[in-house]
Amino acid sequence: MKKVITYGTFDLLHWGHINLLRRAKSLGDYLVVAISSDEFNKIKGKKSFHNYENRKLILEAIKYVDEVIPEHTWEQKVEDVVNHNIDLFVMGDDWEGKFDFLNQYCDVIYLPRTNGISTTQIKKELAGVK
Ligand code: C2G
Repeated sequence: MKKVITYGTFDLLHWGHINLLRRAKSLGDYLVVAISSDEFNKIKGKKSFHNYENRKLILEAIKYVDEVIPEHTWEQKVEDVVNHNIDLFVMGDDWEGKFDFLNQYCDVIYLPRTNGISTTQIKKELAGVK
C-alpha cells in the first residue's frame, strides 16, 4: 500500500484544496492529511475561520482522505513520514523546494497550485474588499 501525506490549514475548504487532495490521493493508495492546529496556525501567522476540530471533521468527510492527524510544528514532518510509513510527500508548488530534505525518507512532489481561488481571497471578497 503506497501511503501519501500532505500538510495544510485547509480553512474554508474550496476547490483548490479538493484539486490538491484528489491529485495527492491519485498518486497512492492511502492519503494522510496533517492539519495545522489552531496554535500552529498562530505560528504560521494564520487565523482560521474554522477551528481545528471542525477543519478535521470536514476533511475526514472527503472521499480522498483516509486519515487526518494534527500538525503542531514545522519540525514534525520527518517523524510523521517515518512513523506513518509514508512513501510520498505532496504539497502545492507554492512550497516548491521547501521540503526537499524529506527526500532521504520518502519521495517529494510539488503539485501546481489551483489558480483563481484561495482562502484569503474568499475572506476578502466576503468582507467586501476588492
Ligand atoms: N492549495 C492549492 N491551490 C490553492 C490553494 C491551496 O493547491 N488555490 C494547496 C496548497 O499549496 C497546500 C494545500 O492546498 O498544499 C493546503 O493549503 P493551505 O491550507 O493554505 O496550507 P498552508 O497554509 O500552505 O500550510 O507545513 C506545511 C503547511 O502546514 C502548509
